[in-house]
Amino acid sequence: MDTNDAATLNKWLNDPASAEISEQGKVNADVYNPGDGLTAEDAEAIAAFISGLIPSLPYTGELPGPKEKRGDINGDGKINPVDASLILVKFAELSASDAETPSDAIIKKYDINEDGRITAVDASLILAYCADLAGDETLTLEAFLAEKVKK
Ligand SMILES: [Ca+2]
Ligand SMILES: [Ca+2]
Ligand SMILES: [Ca+2]
Repeated sequence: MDTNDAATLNKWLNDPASAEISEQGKVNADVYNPGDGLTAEDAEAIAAFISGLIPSLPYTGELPGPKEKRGDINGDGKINPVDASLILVKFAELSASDAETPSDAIIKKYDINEDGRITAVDASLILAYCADLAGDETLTLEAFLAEKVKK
């Protein structure tokens, strides 16, 4: 299991047509509550295992929550306009002529539309997500992005 497996599984979960997973692969990837099929928890379990948050796979029980949640810039567990403004701050920082290239971890956290750059577009996506969230509290950022950001 490596990050490629987790990425492939995530891709497949978002859109089964976008990634190939063999029958054996599906069995191998069913690492969280084996036998219940492939869910987002399986991808989370793989990610948690890779980052050392859980000791072994397969895994049952409570998954440790990801500390770094995409879009939740200040890490308070909520995605709201505060996070959007923090993205704008980071965008401004990076726009400075002497700005350092951001690390992958930074990009992963701030780059909401996953185009590899941190821009005002990412901040506006967070704001749009917050607006939709007000109407549907169960909406996840992932589901929102799947609809808004065509890849
Ligand atoms: Ca499973
Ligand atoms: Ca937040
Ligand atoms: Ca972006």
